[in-house]
Amino acid sequence: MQVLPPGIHLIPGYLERSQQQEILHEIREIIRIAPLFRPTMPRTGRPLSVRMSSCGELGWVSDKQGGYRYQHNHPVTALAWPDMPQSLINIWQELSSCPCLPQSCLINFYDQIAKMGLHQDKDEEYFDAPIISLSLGDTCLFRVGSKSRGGRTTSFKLQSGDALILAGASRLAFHGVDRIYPDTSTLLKNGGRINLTLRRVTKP
Ligand code: MD6
Ligand code: FE
Repeated sequence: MQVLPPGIHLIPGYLERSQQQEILHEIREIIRIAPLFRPTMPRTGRPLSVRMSSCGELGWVSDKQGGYRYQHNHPVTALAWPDMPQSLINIWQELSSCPCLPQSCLINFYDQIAKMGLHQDKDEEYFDAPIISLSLGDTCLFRVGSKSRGGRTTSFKLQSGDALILAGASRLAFHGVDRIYPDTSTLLKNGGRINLTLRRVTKP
C-alpha cells in the first residue's frame, strides 16, 4: 500500500458500478441545464483544458476579468446552478465527518488529452471541512504534494468509483491531474473522465 500524506484518504472502489451509473445519469441531467463551459485563467485568459459545471448553491468559475471565485449563477446561462442530488449529499454525510452540508459540487470533464495543473483549492472561506472527490470514467494519474509549491509529490491512479478525501493537514495541499489513460473505463460511452468535488464554501 502506498503511503499518502496525512489528511489524504483514498478509498478505491468506493462506488459500485450501479451507483456510478446512477450518479452519471444525475450529472448528465445537471449538464443539460447547466452546460459544461471552459473556464479561463485569471489575467492571461488562457483556457483550461478541462470543461466544468457545478451543482448546489454555489459554483466555482474563473475568467480573465474576475479570476477564481464562487458564484450563484452559471457564467454562460446566468441561471442558478441545479440542486445538488441527494445521492451526493449522502456521500458527503458518510465521508466528511462534518456536521455542515456541502454547498457546491464542481463537475470537471476531461477528454483524453485534458489535464489539470498543480493547484490549491483555497477559494473557500472555510477549510475545516474536507473536499471529497469522486472519479467516474477513464483512469487518471493524480499527483499530490504539500501546502507549499515545489515540495515533494506523490502520484497515484484514480479509477472510476474511487473516492479521495483532502482533509486536515492536506486540505490545502497542492494537487493536479497529470494525464488521462484513454479507454480504461466503459462507464462514459464516449470515453473521458468526470471528477466531482464536494465542497463547503462558507463558514457554517
Ligand atoms: C480531479 N481534483 O481529480 C481534480 N481538488 O480531476 C481536484 O482538483 C481536487 O481531487 C480538491 C480535492 C480533491 C480533488
Ligand atoms: Fe482541486
